Amino acid sequence: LQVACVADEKYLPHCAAMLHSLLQFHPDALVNYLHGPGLSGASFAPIASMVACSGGTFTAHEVPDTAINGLQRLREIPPIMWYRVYLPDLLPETDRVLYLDVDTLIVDDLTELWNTDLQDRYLAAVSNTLPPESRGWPRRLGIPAEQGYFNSGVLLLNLEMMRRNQMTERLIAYGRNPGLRLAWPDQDALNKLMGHRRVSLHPRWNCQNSLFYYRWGEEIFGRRAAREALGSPAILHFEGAQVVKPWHYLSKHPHRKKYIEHRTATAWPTVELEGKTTLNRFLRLLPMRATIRILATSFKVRMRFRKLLSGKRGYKIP
Ligand SMILES: [Mn+2]
Repeated sequence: LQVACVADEKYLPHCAAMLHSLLQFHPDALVNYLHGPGLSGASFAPIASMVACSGGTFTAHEVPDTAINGLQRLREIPPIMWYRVYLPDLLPETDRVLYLDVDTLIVDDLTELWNTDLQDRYLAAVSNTLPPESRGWPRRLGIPAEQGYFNSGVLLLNLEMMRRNQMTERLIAYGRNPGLRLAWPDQDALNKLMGHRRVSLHPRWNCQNSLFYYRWGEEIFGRRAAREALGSPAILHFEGAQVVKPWHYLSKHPHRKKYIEHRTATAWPTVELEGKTTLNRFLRLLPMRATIRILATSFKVRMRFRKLLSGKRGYKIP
C-alpha cells in the first residue's frame, strides 16, 4: 500500500495522527510526504521515525514554490493542496497511489480500496456530499449531471494514465487560467479534467462529516449506502470548516475520540482544542447544525462586506 499526503508545519500534528491511524492497519505502508521549501527535516523527523518504527517506509518530497505560482487558492485552504497534482512526476516508478487528506482518519483495513480495478480510469473517488445550495456548481463548471462531483480528500490515482495524458500540465494550466474563478480550485480542476473517467466508490471510503449531521448523504448515495458508511466507515473525513475538525472545541463528531487517541500516540501528544472562546462555550450548547449555520452565515456576511469594499465580483462561470 502506497499513500501520499500533504501538510504544512501547522498541520503536521494532524498528519501524524492520520498516519498513526493508517499504520494500525497497514504497518508496512509506503508513505510519501509532500512539503514546501523552508520546512526543515527536523520538523517532520518524528513522523519519519514513527513510520520506520512501524516497519513502513517514509519518503519526503520537497515541492518548489514555482510549482504552485499563479494557481487559484482559497483563504481557508493553503495552496499546497495543489502539490498532489505533481504525484505522477514525483513518483515516476509508481503506477498507483492513495492520496489522503490529513483531516482524515483510517478506521478499517484498506486492502479492498487499494485493489480497486481502475481499468482505463484516472482515479477512484467518493462523491462529495455537496450542500443543497452548491449542487448547481458542477454544472456551472461544465460537468454533466450524470458525472457527479467527487470529494478530493481520498483519491486512488492512476499515475500511469495521468502521465500518459500529461494530466499534471493540464491541471496546472486549468488552475492558472485567470479567466476562471473556482469555488474549490484544485478539487474543481480534478473534477473538470478527470471526473469523466472515475470509478465511483462506496461512501465508506470517504465518510464525510456531512453524513453525520445532514441527510445530504442519503440524497447523494441513497439511504442504504449512506447508512452502511455511517455504520462501518473505513476512512473518516473531517471535511469542512475549522469548527467541524476533531481538534476544534465545537466539534461533536461521534468519532472524535479516535482522533484524540491517535494524536496522543504521536510526537504531538497534547491536544489543545482550538476555539475555546466565550462565544463558543455558548455555541456548543446548540446542535452542530445550528452552530454551522450561524458561523457560515456570519462568514458569508463578512465576505460580502469585504467584496463590496474591494469591488471584486463573485465567481465567474468557466
Ligand atoms: Mn479534507
